[in-house]
Amino acid sequence: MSEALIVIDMQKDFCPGGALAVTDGDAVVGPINAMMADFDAVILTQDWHPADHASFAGNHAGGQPFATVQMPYGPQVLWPAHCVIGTGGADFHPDLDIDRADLVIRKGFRSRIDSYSAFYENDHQTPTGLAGYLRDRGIAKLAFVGLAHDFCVAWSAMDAARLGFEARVIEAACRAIDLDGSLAAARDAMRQAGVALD
Ligand code: VGL
Ligand code: ZN
Repeated sequence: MSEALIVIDMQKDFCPGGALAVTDGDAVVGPINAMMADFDAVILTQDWHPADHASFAGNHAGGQPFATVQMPYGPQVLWPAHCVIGTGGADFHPDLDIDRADLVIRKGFRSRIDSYSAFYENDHQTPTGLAGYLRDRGIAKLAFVGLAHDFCVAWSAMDAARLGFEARVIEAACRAIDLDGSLAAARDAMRQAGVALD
């Protein structure tokens, strides 16, 4: 059975020095590059937000980074502005072996809604098209790595399991934001959803 490696948001803004840096985020670039050859397909996601994106604290009156607000589609954490379309922070980490990718899927490009998952925006309804791409290629097994473990990796892997893919997260090649216990909560939720934690 074909297996794809899904590399989540290995972008400069999520690495040390970036706008929404994940501690040690750059440490997983080398391990991810090394495992690419073990898969039948490599797919990269790229967080890709317009400057007026509703997930940015600065676009809300009095909005504080890392506070949670209610959006029409549910709760949403407000983030520092990050991965703004066309800026250097939205670029992939310069050492990531992007030439090996078959597909780059961008997400979060609609101003009014965030998209953590590679499959659906945060309303859990608006598809990115990735599921159809994978099914068309006959890929039923997925391994997830990248940033951030407790947000975009977790949401992607849980959606994959719900969509019927065999999903695993290779935890050694992930790093977390870990807001108020969010990593432990995400690991529990992933197990509940049937995601294997390798
Ligand atoms: C992410 C917060 C905001 C992620 C993306 O890649 O996990 N987290 N945008
Ligand atoms: Zn984002």
